[in-house]
Amino acid sequence: MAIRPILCLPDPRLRAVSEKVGVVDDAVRALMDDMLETMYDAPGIGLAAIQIGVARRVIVMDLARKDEEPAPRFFADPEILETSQEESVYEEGCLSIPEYYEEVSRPAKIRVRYLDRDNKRCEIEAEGLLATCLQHEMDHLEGKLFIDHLSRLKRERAIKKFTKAARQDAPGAPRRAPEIREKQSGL
Ligand code: GNR
Ligand code: NI
Repeated sequence: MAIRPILCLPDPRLRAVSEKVGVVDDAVRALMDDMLETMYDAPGIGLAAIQIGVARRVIVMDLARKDEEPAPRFFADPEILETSQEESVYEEGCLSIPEYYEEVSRPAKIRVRYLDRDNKRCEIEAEGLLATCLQHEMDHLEGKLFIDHLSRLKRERAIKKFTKAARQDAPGAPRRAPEIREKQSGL
């Protein structure tokens, strides 16, 4: 198992549509195990494969509280079969959008079909945090982020904050003093 780096906004790979795995084989299980270790290390309650740069339809999750036994869950190729009319609001965060939290409204109950870690076809009815988290993770498989559910103003504010931060971190960023670039180009 390995902890892998988590991609952050504005990384364009987060906008990729992930591909089905079809079968959960040993390679997919190895991916799931890396994802789980990465998620526990972060720490987070869910993770989609694209967040570590792998565009496959794989999700890991653990909603157990700190005082409970770990309860890892694995989902491959999940499909929503039914959603409730009723919605519920939850304050969401995302490991790919660090330290940004906003309320998102989503269907309160969903029925989902998926393959588990043993490649068994399963169906669950989810509500509460499980329903919220599954929908958040399934959005990642479509290249969608929770900020896409917010008003344009809020979304653009969030994106701007992270684009600015990425510019300042990047080597050779436009702000660098021009004389340094001149010296380097003269070598
Ligand atoms: O760790 C996470 N917490 C969280 C809280 C509310 C709603 C969704 C989530 S998922 C998030 C981890 C993550 O970014 N998964 O994609
Ligand atoms: Ni997320």
